[in-house]
Amino acid sequence: MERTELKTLGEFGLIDRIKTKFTNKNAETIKGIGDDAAVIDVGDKYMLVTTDILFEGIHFDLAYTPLRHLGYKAVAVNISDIAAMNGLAKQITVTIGLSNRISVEAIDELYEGIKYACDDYNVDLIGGDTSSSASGFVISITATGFVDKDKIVYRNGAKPNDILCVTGDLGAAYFGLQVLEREKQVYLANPNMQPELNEKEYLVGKILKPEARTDIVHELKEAGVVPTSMIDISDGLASEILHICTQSRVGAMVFEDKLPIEDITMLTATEFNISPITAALNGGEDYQLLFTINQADFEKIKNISDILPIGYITADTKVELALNSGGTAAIKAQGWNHL
Ligand code: TPP
Repeated sequence: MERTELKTLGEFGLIDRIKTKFTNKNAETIKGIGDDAAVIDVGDKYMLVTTDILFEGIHFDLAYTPLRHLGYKAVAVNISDIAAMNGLAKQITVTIGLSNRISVEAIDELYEGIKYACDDYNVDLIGGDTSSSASGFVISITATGFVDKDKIVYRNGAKPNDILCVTGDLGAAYFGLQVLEREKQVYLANPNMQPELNEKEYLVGKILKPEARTDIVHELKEAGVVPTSMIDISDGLASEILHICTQSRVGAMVFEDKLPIEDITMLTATEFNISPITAALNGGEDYQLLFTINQADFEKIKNISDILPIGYITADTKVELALNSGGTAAIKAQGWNHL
């Protein structure tokens, strides 16, 4: 029998392949796979369902990830997917895979973080599953939420001349991870040395304790606007812009000088000799929202502090970065790909 390496498909190729094997038996109530959350028509609203799994070694390293933070993050990344559909989460289920390396106190700590997030985002824990795991610690959360039918936002609605916006700075989580990895190596070589994280607190906080931008969902509602497309930035800005453009059959022009990058991110980029622009485009795990909005609606939200225009949508399918040095460069998806 033929054997094809998963790498040849890539994560998104694999999702496309799976999609072709299933037909939607309830097309009148269910939208197919392809957005941050699944959409189910439940009468006067749409119900949203999303799930995210985090594996030790792939998504987190317990050498520097407090379980309290892991619990919080595992919830926040799901809430972020619901927010990306312009919805608010209501319930979560939590499934964990445990080894005997994990103590009861550690599990208490994990659930302390989960509870903290449940309180912050006003969601209830309604169930889950527990298993032993032979491949390290695993946590998978499923979240459900709701959105008014006239407020739902998919990835495929971007139109030429829409403004492309992000909701906060980029690249910080990537450098937070680099700093933690560097400190881990220092610690392994010399366990008596104290980690020097103080000035990097902002970056480390971004990778260990991401926030879901539910505040933006509220702000958009208050302003009475609905974006034309939206996605959350988990794999990297470049990859997410390409998802919006491919699914909306449009292109985009993004301005390098508009990419929001904090000073500490810039400084740390120099220290690591990595381009801050590359980190902003491809670093991933920023968990900001990326959305497009028509120009009239943009006028109504342009003074909201965390809504930052970074470019606009074009009618052709080129996705480009207008460089500070003049000229343009094609934006390619070099962000996180699990395969
Ligand atoms: N290695 C460790 C130990 N920790 C990390 N956070 C990373 C690598 C970086 N990393 C892991 S997953 C990921 C990144 C940048 C991308 C986002 O995760 P994903 O599961 O793709 O999120 P989803 O798109 O499913 O919401």
